[in-house]
Order: sequence, then structure tokens, then C-alpha cells
Amino acid sequence: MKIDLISILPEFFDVLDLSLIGRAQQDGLLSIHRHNLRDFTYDKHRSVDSPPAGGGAGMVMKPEPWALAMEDVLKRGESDASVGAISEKPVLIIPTPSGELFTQDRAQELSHKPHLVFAPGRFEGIDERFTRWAAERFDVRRLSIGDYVLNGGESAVVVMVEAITRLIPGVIGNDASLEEESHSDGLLEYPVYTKPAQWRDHHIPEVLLCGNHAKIAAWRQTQAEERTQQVRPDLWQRYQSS
Ligand code: 6GU
Repeated sequence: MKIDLISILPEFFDVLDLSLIGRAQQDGLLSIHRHNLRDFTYDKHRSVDSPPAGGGAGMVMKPEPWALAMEDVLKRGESDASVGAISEKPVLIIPTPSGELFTQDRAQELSHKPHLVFAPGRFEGIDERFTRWAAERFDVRRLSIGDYVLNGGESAVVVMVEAITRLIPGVIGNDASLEEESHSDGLLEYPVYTKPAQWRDHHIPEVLLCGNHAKIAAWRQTQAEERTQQVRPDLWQRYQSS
């Protein structure tokens, strides 16, 4: 998978060189390219923002630097053999609190795409005309990571890249753990324990020591259901109706 990240804070993405995602890049499963949006400005102050048309607070990102950055990404893509053979449009993800909710299902879908481009805005967001322009060249997704507001989309990009890339075969060591974790089956994960069987005054649930795998699986299922019911009634309702 190829990933292009465009931002006025490209250093923000240095965390993606750590741990499993860093390893996946070294192993060639993933190539992540950072671009500075200000490299696509041509005025003295390298300005990327401007006051909102119609008035109001804050600043809005101008569409032109974004369009130039996207044209550069597309041009590089054409000459890149790893994604060059693919006829579908690259996916352009615009992180925004006014987008559709980014979920495990969405992460799963995006993990099969050969080329993802992320355009995280700062300030009050990017001029809406950029989205329309981009829709002719990209499969555009406006995505939010939750019902709260961040200062910019960069941390949301890190969240989405991590959730998406860990689903690529080989990125995490143990593919089986992907199937057992929270959200993979619509339920939250059951509680987990490790040795010793007694720690301070606390004991492991008896059933985990019985050696009967069917019994343990049934207990875990019940725990997952109870936890989901208590903590996330919204997920529980969806789970029951599916
Ligand atoms: Cl994707 N961006 C920003 N700025 N705030 C958010 C968000 C994204 N998702 C939730 N809050």
C-alpha cells in the first residue's frame, strides 16, 4: 500500500516510523510519503489560509495549494510502478469533524486499497471547492474519528493510518489476534488475564484454568456480550439486529 500525507506539519507523522508501522515500511509492505503543503505556495509568506468568505471566526485553507499538492501526488503515482497498474482512482481522505464516522468496517474496506492520500486541514477546514475539484480525480472520503473537535486533522490521520495498516496481512505479527479483538465481530473484547493465577488479592476467573476450550470460548462470548451491553448499548443494539 502506498500512502501520501500532505500537511503544513509533515513532522507530525514521524510517529509512523516507530513500532509496527515503521517495521512494515522497512519490510516493503507499506510506503508512506510526507509532503509539506507550503511547498505548493508561491507567495513570500507561503500562506495557506485566508479569512472565511461571508465573515466569521477563524481562517479557511485556500484550495490552490491543496490542488497543486494533489496534482503532484497524481503525477508521482503515474510514474510509480507499485500503483501504476491500477485503474481505480486513488482514495483521498479528508479528515474533518463534519465527516462520516470512521469505523472498523471502514478501516477494513480501506485496508484493501492500493493508494491512500490524506489531506488533513487545520484552522476551520479547507475551502469546499477543493473537495469538488478533487472528486473528479480521487475517490473522496470525508471522515471523522469521533464526536469531538481536534485542532487539526493530523492526529486523526495517525489514528486512521494505524487502524487501516494493521489490517494489511503481515503488518502485525499474529493475524489471529485481529479476529479476536474488539469490534471485529461487532462486540467489545472480553476481559483478558495472564499468569500468575493469583496476583495480590485478585484471582483469575476459575474457568480459564479448566483447560476446556469450548467452555472458555463460551465464557468469553458471554463476557463480551455483557460488556458491550453495559458500555455500548448502541453497538449492542446493532449486534442483536444483525
Ligand atoms: Cl478527522 N478532524 C478534526 N479536526 N477534528 C476531529 C476529527 C477530525 N475527528 C473528530 N474530531
